[in-house]
Amino acid sequence: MTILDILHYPDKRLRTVAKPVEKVDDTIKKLVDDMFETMYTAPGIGLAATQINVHLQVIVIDVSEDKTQPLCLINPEIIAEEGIESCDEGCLSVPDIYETVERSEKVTVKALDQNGDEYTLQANELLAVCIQHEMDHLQGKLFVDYLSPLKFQRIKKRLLKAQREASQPAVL
Ligand code: GNR
Ligand code: NI
Repeated sequence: MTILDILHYPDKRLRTVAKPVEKVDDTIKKLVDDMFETMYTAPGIGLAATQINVHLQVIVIDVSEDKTQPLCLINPEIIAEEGIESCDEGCLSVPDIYETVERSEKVTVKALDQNGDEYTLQANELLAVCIQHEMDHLQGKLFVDYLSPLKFQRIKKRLLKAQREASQPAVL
């Protein structure tokens, strides 16, 4: 397995709209395995293929405490949603930024698993938030897009500062 590099905001490639997977073949299965390894290593509770610069509709998720409930969603579609909920979100592509975002409270999603078999999943709480966060990535959308202009300005300053410091390390 391979740990893949995660793209960081403001990389334009994060804005790419992902295409559906035509066939869940060995290449896709290898991609899913690598995405799980990358997600668990990061560590994160979810990862969308967009974040590793593969523009296919593939998501991996594990919101369990002990990291024993891997979920793979290929070509996901939300078929029902209900309620509104606020949750503090972070993103591996926007390091060290945590902000409150409103999402649907419950979602029902239809997807293919790693074997290409279709399944339907009802999700609430953190899993529902994570599914919506990852599906946004596949549309080229990031959680910071939902923030008020004022909050976004503040974050942008912090991100640009972090970027400058990363490319110009302080002399020790
Ligand atoms: O690791 C992650 N944590 C998280 C916390 C709250 C809401 C969403 C997330 S997803 C994030 C991993 C990530 O960036 N996936 O795209
Ligand atoms: Ni993310």
